[in-house]
Amino acid sequence: MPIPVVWSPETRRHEPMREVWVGVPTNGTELPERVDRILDALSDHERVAATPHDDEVLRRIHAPAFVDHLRTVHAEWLTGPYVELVGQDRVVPYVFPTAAMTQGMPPTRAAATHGRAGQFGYDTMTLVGPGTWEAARAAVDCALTAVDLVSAGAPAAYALCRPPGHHATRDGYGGSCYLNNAAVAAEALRDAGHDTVAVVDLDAHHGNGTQAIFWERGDVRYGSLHVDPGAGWFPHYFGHAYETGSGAGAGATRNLPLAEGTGDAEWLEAVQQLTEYAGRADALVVSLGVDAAADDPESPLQVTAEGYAAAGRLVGSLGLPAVLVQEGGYHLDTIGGLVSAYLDGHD
Ligand code: SP5
Ligand code: ZN
Repeated sequence: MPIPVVWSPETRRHEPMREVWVGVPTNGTELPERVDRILDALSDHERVAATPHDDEVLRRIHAPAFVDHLRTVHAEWLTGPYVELVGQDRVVPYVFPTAAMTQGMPPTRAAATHGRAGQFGYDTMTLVGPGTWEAARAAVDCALTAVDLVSAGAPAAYALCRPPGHHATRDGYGGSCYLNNAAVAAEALRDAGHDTVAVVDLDAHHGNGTQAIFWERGDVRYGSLHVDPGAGWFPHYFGHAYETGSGAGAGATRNLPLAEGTGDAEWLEAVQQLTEYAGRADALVVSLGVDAAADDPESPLQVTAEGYAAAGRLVGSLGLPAVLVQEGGYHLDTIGGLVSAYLDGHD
């Protein structure tokens, strides 16, 4: 039986339109069409519509104030003068209360929407528009429905989450991510009775949000292979090998940064290492980004579809209950085949 595919038409509703990068509006890369390209390639898999789940797990993973902000900020933005004044119909932050500004002082709540936007959004590339909340929330339902399928006995289930999630932290959004679908899935697997859960993050970028959420926890381990942030790549500040967790989570985080240009052989060696690290867990979440592929415009890694199939075989051979969560992957003509290759390998 091919791995079931959980999806929701609502995930098409987020239309990023633009990403402001180094001050310049560029075309968005995380497009609604990604959903259809992936669905098309998985036509021989059973399709399961995501079912609505309440916010209980979501509000344990994310700060309730952040969740409320994301739900309401776009409507609030439209009541401001931004469209008339500068033609901006998406929420874009411009002041960020980082330590450089606060210097240890507690910042007060910013009254203006354009001020408060920087409290929760940590970059300028990740715009909030009409439908962003609905899509991000539907992606969480996809992840939770996939957990339900695995809890009901499916060996694995794939959640076609969009927008992706692994850069979203407890308190904020960035890196094209709004709500952390993989972290919600890991938490729900813990609730379902799995004592330890390992998140294996195959996306080309380090999942700083997932790492941060579980940084001080020993019950959810986080392992990632990604293009080396030390070579200048997003998320820039995190993803180094020396980041291994803290407190109860000391030693539970594992990062394998890879050089630009890394291809199948070395990438799969790193997947093998993560597999050994994850094998001690009781259940798995795979953050399945396919942007490590050679054709992808957002990363310099050079993995092939055969590489993704081999990664699926390595991770699948652990035989652990697994929830596979879509992360990045931006080359429309190849992403479907890459996801399909991984799922066929894992099965
Ligand atoms: C989930 C995921 O893969 N997020 C990756 C976000 C990384 N984006 C970094 C963007 C760097 C500049 N890209 C310029 C593209 C212009 N549209
Ligand atoms: Zn990525």
